[in-house]
Amino acid sequence: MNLTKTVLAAAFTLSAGALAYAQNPIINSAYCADPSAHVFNGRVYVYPSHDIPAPADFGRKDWFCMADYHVYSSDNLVDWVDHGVIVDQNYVPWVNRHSYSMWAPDCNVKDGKYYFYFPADNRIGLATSDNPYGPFTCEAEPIQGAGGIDPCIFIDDDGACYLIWSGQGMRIAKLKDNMKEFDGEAKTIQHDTPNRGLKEGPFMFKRNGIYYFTFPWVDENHECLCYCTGDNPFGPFKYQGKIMEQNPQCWTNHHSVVEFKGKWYLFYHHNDYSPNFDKNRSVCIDELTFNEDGSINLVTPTLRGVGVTKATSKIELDRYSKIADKDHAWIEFLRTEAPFEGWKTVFRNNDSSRNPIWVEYDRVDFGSKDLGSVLVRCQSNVGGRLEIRADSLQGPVIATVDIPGKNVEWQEIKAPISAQMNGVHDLFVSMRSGLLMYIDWVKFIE
Ligand code: FUB
Repeated sequence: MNLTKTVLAAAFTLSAGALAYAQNPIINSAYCADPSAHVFNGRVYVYPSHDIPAPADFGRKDWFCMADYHVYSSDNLVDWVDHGVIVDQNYVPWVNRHSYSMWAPDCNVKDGKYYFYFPADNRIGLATSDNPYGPFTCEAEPIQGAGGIDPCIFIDDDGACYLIWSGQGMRIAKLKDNMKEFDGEAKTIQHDTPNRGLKEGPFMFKRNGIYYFTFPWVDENHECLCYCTGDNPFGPFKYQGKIMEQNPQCWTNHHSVVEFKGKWYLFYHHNDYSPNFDKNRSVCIDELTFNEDGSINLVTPTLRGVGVTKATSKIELDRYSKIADKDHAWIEFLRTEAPFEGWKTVFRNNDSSRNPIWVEYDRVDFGSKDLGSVLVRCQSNVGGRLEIRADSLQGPVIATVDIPGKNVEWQEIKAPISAQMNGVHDLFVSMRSGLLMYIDWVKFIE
């Protein structure tokens, strides 16, 4: 009997099933970073690393601390399933149980078998499974010759498999059919990216015959995401530009690029749920677009993320697409001590002359059935009036909601629908009168 596999299977299906979040960040049940996304059997699977607060047996309280991996999946980029833990440092024979160094992983499929590569103790390990969500069986030894971090497993159109990682420079080795031994020598990937600061987290993909070699790179102070192109996996690659600018709040970034249902997406991380400690990060997705010549347009991180939100679900306005000027509308954590509970939108108007103060939330699906009313979870001392419109600030009024004053506790205020909407519309919620309001979410009911 393979003990490792048996223990993993029993232990790691327990937490499966928990739902993650519909907007950015997509996972609000744990801190996750370094998202590696792939499409397997029509679903997107994301293999991130898992940041945790440093436990007693880990000396560096201010450093990355990671002990295991979960995998998450979705068939619409909105509803995410947490399949639970797939690999844990305590069950990998060669990993030191106190190293907490399970950094950025990657996974891919070959001939129906899933190969999950992960770094630990500056070496790279392999676990295999018959399913993208496990159970995974860990190899007894790390991969020989691959010293470093951040493995990426790139499979070319002809079936050739390449392990790419960050070691002394960016390294690449073709793999034998067993996926764990090098077929020939490892090489350093040649590219002409300016040599300004750290480069790590390689991710390779191919589109229209062009090989894209992409990675986080410190151009200024923090990591931005950049890309190079070439005509084979070994290079040489030509530096082409940035995919995402650095985030002033989070030193690292780390990403993957995937095509799903005809669109391309960038998975990356920021530290939205932990603004004061950038080693507790969170996974986000935004759309990525190409120009005709294959160049990539810079991706601007959004709160809204991707996918369509059902009108009958909680529409978290704090994940807005656009917002009025920041002196009058902004977001705050609902409870700073519990960041995963999310944020609220604040509308503030000192003299009433600035109304309407508004927030825009794009892509809400009203379906084809008539809706009866809207619920707004809100809080306000003095009360006021909210207007919910479709398509623009001047568009059809879906509902007018009178928010009572002296409303210091959170309340769900109900109002009738005044214009029925069908299909997908952008939502505009504005304060038409009032001085100060907090809104948690808006939800339509039948
Ligand atoms: O998550 C730990 C490390 O931070 C990764 O391996 C790097 O790519 C950076 O994101």
